[in-house]
Amino acid sequence: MHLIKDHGFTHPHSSEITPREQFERRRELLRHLATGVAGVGLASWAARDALAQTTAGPGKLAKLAGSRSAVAGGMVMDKPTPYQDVTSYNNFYEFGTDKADPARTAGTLKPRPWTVSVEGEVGKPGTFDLDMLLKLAPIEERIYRLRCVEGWSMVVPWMGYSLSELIKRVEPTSKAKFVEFITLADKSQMPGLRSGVLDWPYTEGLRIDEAMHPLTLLTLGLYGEVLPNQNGAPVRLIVPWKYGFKSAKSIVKIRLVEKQPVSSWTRAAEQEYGFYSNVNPSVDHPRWSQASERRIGEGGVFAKKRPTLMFNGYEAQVASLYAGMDLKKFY
Ligand SMILES: Nc1nc2c(c(=O)[nH]1)N[C@H]1C(S)=C(S)[C@@H](COP(=O)(O)O)O[C@H]1N2
Ligand SMILES: [Mo]
Repeated sequence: MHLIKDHGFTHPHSSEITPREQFERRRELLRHLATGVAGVGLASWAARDALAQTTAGPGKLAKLAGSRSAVAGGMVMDKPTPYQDVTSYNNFYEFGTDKADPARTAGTLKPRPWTVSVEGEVGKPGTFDLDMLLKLAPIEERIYRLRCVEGWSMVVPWMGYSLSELIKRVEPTSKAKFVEFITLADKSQMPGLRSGVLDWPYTEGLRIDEAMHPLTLLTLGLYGEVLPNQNGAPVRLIVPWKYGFKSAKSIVKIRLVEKQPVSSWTRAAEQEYGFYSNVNPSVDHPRWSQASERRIGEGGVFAKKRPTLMFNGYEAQVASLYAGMDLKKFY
């Protein structure tokens, strides 16, 4: 976004821009680049991306159009991880614990019809089917880093909108202090449920202010298409400043609650997976360092590691949520 603003264009909110206008803007930027107005120093992929509509899809699943996000921090400039890697190296224990399992076995998941019920401490509980969710707010493309607690990361162009759009609709009461997310648990669709690695259903939770933060994304797609099953079809969460396991997949229920919920991972190993689980290079996992990470798609295990960033690089946007908190204690 700042790429465009820096060169003298005013950039309206993405929901106000039609695809046609976006196209015109990028043509104009292209002209400026061609005449040297933009100067040097643009990363080549960023210049390329600024000219594209949104990140191109591979043409495998139904298209899901969206406009480039104007949310602060919504578009990291790192090169996106190839679609092939994003969709073949997954953690989705309902489909097996090996990284290659979900791509192989998640074909049995039926992402349609699907409903998400939103309930608990709300004035207007409701059940939203997929078509309602797709129309609830304008779909945006958000390019986020995803940092797994295991020490690898990806950069993914997700499609969706801020979770706050959905939560606002159900009118949380003053007792709604936390939000719990619950994944589908259906043995007939999810072969991994036979294993006892985690208590099913997979559950996760956020504090209400974390859930309402604009970066918290109700995610319906990636790379300009609907979500592949292995990535949590048809609807999942992405909380980019937290370790990946906080981003629950294939959500069927969202519950607003008064007490801090206990997640599946916390129940499995409390000393290792705390409620907050903010990406933090200076707080080690009990069994390994979190100071650096391996970017998937960058030359495998022999590639140079990257330093892990505080709050996964979203410090400017989210640090204020944790003002005065001891992040070693609230890991
Ligand atoms: N329901 C459910 N959600 C889940 C998981 C899971 O096993 N089950 N794994 C988590 C972990 S550990 C990570 S790193 C991310 C991986 O998302 P991706 O496969 O789309 O990259 O999903 C998270 N969400
Ligand atoms: Mo993870």
